[in-house]
Amino acid sequence: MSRNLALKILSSHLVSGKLSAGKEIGIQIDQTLIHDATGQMALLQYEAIGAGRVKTKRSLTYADHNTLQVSFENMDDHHFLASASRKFGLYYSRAGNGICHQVNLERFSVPGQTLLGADSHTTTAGGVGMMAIGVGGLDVAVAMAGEPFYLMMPEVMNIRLTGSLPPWSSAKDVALEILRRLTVSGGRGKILEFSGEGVKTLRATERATIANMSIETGAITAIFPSDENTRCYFAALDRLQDWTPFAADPEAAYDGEMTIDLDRIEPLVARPHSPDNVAPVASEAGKKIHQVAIGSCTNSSLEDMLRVAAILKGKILPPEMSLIIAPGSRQVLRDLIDSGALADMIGAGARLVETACGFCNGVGQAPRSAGVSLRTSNRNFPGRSGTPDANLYLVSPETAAASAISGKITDPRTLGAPVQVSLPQRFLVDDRMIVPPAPEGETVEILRGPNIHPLPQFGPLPEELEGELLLVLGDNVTTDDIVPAGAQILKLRSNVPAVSEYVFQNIDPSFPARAKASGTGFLLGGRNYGQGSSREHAALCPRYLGIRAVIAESFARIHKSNLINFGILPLELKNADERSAFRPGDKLRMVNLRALIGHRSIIPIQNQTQGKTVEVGLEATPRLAQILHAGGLLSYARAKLTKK
Ligand code: MIC
Ligand code: SF4
Repeated sequence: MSRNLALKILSSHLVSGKLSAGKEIGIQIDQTLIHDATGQMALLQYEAIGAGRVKTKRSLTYADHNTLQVSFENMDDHHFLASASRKFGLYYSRAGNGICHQVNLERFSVPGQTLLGADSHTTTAGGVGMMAIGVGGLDVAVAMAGEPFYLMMPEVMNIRLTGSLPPWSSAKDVALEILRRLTVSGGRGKILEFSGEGVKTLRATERATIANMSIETGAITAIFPSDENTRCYFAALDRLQDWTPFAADPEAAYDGEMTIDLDRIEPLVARPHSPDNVAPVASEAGKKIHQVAIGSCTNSSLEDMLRVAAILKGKILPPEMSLIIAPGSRQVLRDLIDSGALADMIGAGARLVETACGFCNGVGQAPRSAGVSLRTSNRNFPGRSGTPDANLYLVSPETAAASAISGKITDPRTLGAPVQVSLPQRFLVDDRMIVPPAPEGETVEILRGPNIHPLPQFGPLPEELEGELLLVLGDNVTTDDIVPAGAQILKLRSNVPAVSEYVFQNIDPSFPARAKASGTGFLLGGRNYGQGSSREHAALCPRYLGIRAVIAESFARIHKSNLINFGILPLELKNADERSAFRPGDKLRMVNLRALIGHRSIIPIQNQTQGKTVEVGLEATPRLAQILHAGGLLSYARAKLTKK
């Protein structure tokens, strides 16, 4: 049988189930990654599972999200992460070494292997032919313990690329074109697999940009073949030993297809406040902007940075413009210094910030009130920048640099002849900022400062749930809406009681107090509830506040798993009209839950206030039903591993 790339990796890693669409499969995980926003919980959970040293081929912890250190919490967390990594057998990439996805691509990606990361943009490694999937931290903890990762067998959508990008159009514009077509939910349940002659015209890091943003469509991941361009990238990284060619069979079949003619891609922009609100840059040209921020795991490779430097060379920024540049890794930064390109950026007035996530999720560089910020990152949700009323536009590095110089949204094609950049034969490789694990973990003491709080304990699923409908929400609620990003809140990720005080802060600041007063509570969402990041705090913190079920028209994949992992029931309405059966403050009741879950996928909700009963769906395989019965994945996994 002719197989596509996704099928090849899934079948070589399959440990349970059948590879037929819609069925649950378990796959073996080769590598994992966590970072300093998700890793604290993942390692506390890993410790609680009691599995000893990690069982994967390689597991990594990155210090990249929480590097601002305005008070003690970030460093407490870094000491905890470094010591726990040493003990349990994980490599630790120190603060200053770069953004997890960029460093992972450069130093650890392996075509044909599986990678599970506690970050939604883990998909980036699909650019070099890895099956790289973003999940919540608890799923990663369980995979580190050597357990399979379970998912519903996805559909594989072929995105056939033809032609080659015109001057001034870039890989980011391809990512935006995909979002324009698929929207933020059109990729749900799918793997996006790239093929066609156009693939050969894209470098590995350009492919990584496209794979990175695939998650914004709701897709499970994206994957490119590993070919001659991938080989060149690995050669420049001095990692040829990790490179293997990896291609789909010539007659490979797919579940769907989309063709993108690269020749027709023009510079695009995602306007506020969603990555799928895409328009040609030309149609927004002339709009005044206040800030430009270049970097993030989407666009911070050496090639991206060199193009920016070439555009900035010899220019100076207009007086009101703040230009932020965050190279993706220490390697990229050193190459920028070595090539002289950094001097061109600084010469133009750019503000160099740390090689970290930084501005991308509101950790520093918040724009001015009602400011317009042009960014090369991947999400422009409201409030994500740290300024509640800022307007974020997502663009390519070329558009960002052209606009920074003019102070207005600028189509880079108006700059004339395209810039030429040359990449070094060999990057400045230096792995000394990656700390290997201790050979024997037993004697390593885990350092726990006051920011490291014990894990909250949750009991099993009760027979009945009765409580108040605390919040009625619309479509596409993001995890940034549920547990906002930003330096003030991110630094509390290892302190669940404290971070829980911010749940739904930008929507209803009274929510945490109301939830605690209610004891047991419920939420109502619309379509695609929980889109965006993998942060399990968006389930863990509501659970801590007493939320036991979310009723919605549909859920984003990662968030739905996170809800189940923390014992919250994800209940699906049959149609949008049924929303009218609920009002904020209604008293809801569900009975016989232990008997219903796992045996029937229909759960009746009695709305005691309205005097109505609405039947909702609960899609749960027998394994997921057992997790819900146990009150969450931690209790389930602990019991399973103890038995072993
Ligand atoms: C993000 O881009 O939103 C983050 C911060 O990287 C998250 C991870 C997190 O919130 O812990 C993600 O994308 O998963
Ligand atoms: Fe970091 Fe932003 Fe990438 Fe998330 S999207 S990993 S915050 S750079």
